[in-house]
Amino acid sequence: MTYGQPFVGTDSGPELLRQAGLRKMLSALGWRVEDVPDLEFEALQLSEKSGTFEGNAKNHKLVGAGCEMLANAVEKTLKQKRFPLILGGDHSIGMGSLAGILRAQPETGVIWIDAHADLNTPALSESGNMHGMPVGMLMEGVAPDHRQIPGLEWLADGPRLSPDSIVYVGLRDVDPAERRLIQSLDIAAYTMHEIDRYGIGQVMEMALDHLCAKNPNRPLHLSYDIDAVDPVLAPATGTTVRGGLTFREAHYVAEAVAYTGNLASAEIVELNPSLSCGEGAEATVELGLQLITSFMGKSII
Ligand code: NNH
Ligand code: MN
Ligand code: MN
Repeated sequence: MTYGQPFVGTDSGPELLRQAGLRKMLSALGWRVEDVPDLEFEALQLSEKSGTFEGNAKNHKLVGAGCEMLANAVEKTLKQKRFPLILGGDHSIGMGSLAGILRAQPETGVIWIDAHADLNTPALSESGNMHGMPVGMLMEGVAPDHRQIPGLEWLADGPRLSPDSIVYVGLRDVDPAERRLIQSLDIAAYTMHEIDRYGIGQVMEMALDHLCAKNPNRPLHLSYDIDAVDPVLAPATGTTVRGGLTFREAHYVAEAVAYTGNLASAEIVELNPSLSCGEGAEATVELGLQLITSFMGKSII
């Protein structure tokens, strides 16, 4: 998926992760792997009519149709008691992942690792880029009337994510409308400021406690936007923001989530190797692979 943001190349993330040895790495950790080929979003060939809905959502038909395919695949995988590891692609796919997860396991808690809150809707977004909307499109009290948005009608009657069922880690570039929502809905947001103040260890303890205090066995979904990591380490992504997670903080997040034993699904998104020359692209893919390794259960000793 690359239609949720303006740059080409984000759709090559999955293939590069495969080439970098994802399958072998997962097998070495003890996973039995079925590599489902890329979902063919291009083949959808949909005419992009501008809808009559309020606001702006670029490529809403393509993004909507692609997310519908993904939602079905994720729901099916979870219902088979298997672990969907979802490779992006831009973060608009989070809409499909969340929709499928909520249908299969509505009690899921979501850990959103990102420089951005992705809490926009077509009516709120300043850019119209749908990679800035996956959380907003699914959240109770924020989501729009999807019947009005061509491509997204399938989302109209699905379950919604409650504001207390998500935690953010790594935020540092939040739009004014998103900030108002985070405050008014009292969403748990651990920004870079809290990471500086408390350290990543305490932040993850607070974040996981927020989600799991009442239900220690609650299934968790990890949505890892590589732009959460500092652009010095992860330059090959569409919207870099300085002052991000260090190498160890980025890994600690993944390790802490794995350590709960509750992780039920995960996605990694926004790797775009075409946005950085040679070395930076390779380093970003390599980092992505290492982070997957950590949240899929690799422990240091
Ligand atoms: N908040 C901005 C928008 O909605 C930027 C979103 N960009 C992201 N999100 N990369 O993770 O357009
Ligand atoms: Mn994102
Ligand atoms: Mn982001």
